Parts: sequence; C-alpha cells; structure tokens
Amino acid sequence: MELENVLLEKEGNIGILSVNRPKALNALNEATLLDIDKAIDAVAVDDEIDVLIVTGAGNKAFVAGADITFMQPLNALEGRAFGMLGQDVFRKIEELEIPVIAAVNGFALGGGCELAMCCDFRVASENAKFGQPEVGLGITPGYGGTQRLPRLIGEGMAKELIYTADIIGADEALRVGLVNHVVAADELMDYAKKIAKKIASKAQLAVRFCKKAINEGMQTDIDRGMTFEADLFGLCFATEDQKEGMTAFVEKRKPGFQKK
Ligand code: DAK
Repeated sequence: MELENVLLEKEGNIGILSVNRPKALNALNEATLLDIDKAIDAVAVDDEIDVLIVTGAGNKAFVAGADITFMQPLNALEGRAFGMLGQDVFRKIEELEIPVIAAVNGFALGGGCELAMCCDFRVASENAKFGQPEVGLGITPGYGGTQRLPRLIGEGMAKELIYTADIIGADEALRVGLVNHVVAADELMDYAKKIAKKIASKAQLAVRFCKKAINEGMQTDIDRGMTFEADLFGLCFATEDQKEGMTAFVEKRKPGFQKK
C-alpha cells in the first residue's frame, strides 16, 4: 500500500505500521492521521495479519506529537475537527480486532504518547521518552491523553504528568506501568516481533475475544463485564479451535489452530 507518511509492511502474520515523517520526528499532521486511518482500514480486512506493531520511522522518535506547525494557525472549530480526527483514528486502533503492540523507539510526546496508549500494550527502547507537554503549549491533551493515561497509570500519577508537562524516560515509564518492557534500541523490533509471534501462535479467535472482553470490561461495571466474558467464553465452544486445543491437550500433542 502506497502512503506518503506511513509504511505498512508484513512479515508473515505480523503487520508493521511505521509513522514515516522522520524529518519532523514523525509529528502527526492531518495527512499523516489520514494515512494511518487508511492503513488501519487495510489491516482490519487483511486476514493474514494476526498482530500489528506500531512504531516510528528513524531512530529518534516514535511520534513527537501532533504537528505544532499544522495546529498553530487553527481556529477553535478547526482545532476541534483536528482533535476529533485524531481521536477517531486512535479509537479505531484501540478497537481493531487484533492485538496492537506499540514499539516506542524514541520520543512519544503529546499525540505520540496518546498513540502509544491506544495500542494494547507498549514495549520501549532505552532512549524512549514519554510525556504530555500540551499545557506548555496552551492546550489540553486532545487525543485521549486525559482519559487513557489515568486508566493506565492511575489518577495521581497521570495528573502530575499532565499538569507539569514533565517528560519521563523509559525506566520511569516502566516503573509507573506505562510500558511493559524496556530493551536496547537495536533489539526493540525483534523483541516486539517475538511477542507478536507468540500471540500469533495461539488460537486467534480466542485472542480476539480476550481483547474484546478486556476492552468492554474496562468501560463497564464488573457484573456486565462478567456477563460479556461468559458470553464470549460460551462462543469459544462453537469454534474448531476449542475442539482442537482441548483434543491436543488430551492427546499430548501441540494444537494446530485454524487460520483466519
Ligand atoms: N510538530 C511539528 N514539528 C516537530 C514536532 C512537532 N510536534 N516535534 C519536532 N518537530 C520538528 C522540529 O520542528 C524540527 O524541524 P526542523 O526545524 O528541522 O524543520 C525537527 O522536527 C527536529 O526537531 P528538533 O530540532 O526540535 O529536535 P531536538 O532533538 O532538538 O528536540 C524534541 C526533540 C522532541 C524535544 C522537540 O522537537 C520538541 O520539543 N518537539 C515538540 C514536542 C511536543 O511538544 N509535542 C507535543 C505536541 S502537542 C487536540 C489535538 C491534538 C493534540 C492536542 C489537542 N485537539 C485539538 C483536541 C495534541 C497535541 C500535541 O501532541
């Protein structure tokens, strides 16, 4: 797929989406958001892709934020529209049926931190830096930062980061639970791919049901969440993968799950 600001590649069952504006540290202008949107649409209908990795081109930045030069002249209505475009694209990533891993390879600031947060989980290189610098620019986080950061790292820590616009390194991000792993920069993609391959080796319908159940459950009360979980659990028994997975266990062999 030919897109100006995004690369979409496939390695077996793993999709790799790279935001590709390294000269602007992969900052998100409208064209880049629209390219990400198109790439996600393509991934959503590609049956070969079981897991998507999102990263930034170059070795300096994941995404250094929404494009400040693009936003500078916007009026209130245009700012709102730009904010809603980003929110919609990030929500689409969050709701993609397959798991999405952010491989954070440098600056993940503002919209970049928010892009990483709409992925299912994050792995980071040692040089990664995270933060929501918006209040230093006279704006609020607009791509879900005020909503996802407190859900991920807790209200107090999120409020401190957002109010101070502090930028934290990878080790602090690991400590507060913003990222799951920190690895050397030259090992980051291999590390993310290793996790992706492990996920891709499991029963894919079950993995997707798990994502759906967790995402739904995080937005609702425990009783509704439990009912949703039970429904999806029941649905698993209508799949070949459940029969194969349990038969393989009984027969003491490795399961051969269905390809989607
Ligand atoms: N936008 C545009 N260009 C950017 C950029 C950005 N966010 N970040 C970096 N660049 C550009 C620089 O302008 C520079 O371009 P040239 O001068 O070479 O043409 C090039 O990338 C290299 O950057 P530097 O020369 O600055 O590189 P350094 O290593 O010295 O510094 C840095 C790296 C990441 C510390 C620095 O570039 C920086 O502070 N960048 C800005 C980081 C930032 O504040 N990010 C948050 C942006 S605000 C909303 C919708 C969305 C948002 C909010 C509201 N609604 C409307 C609801 C989201 C807001 C944000 O994300």
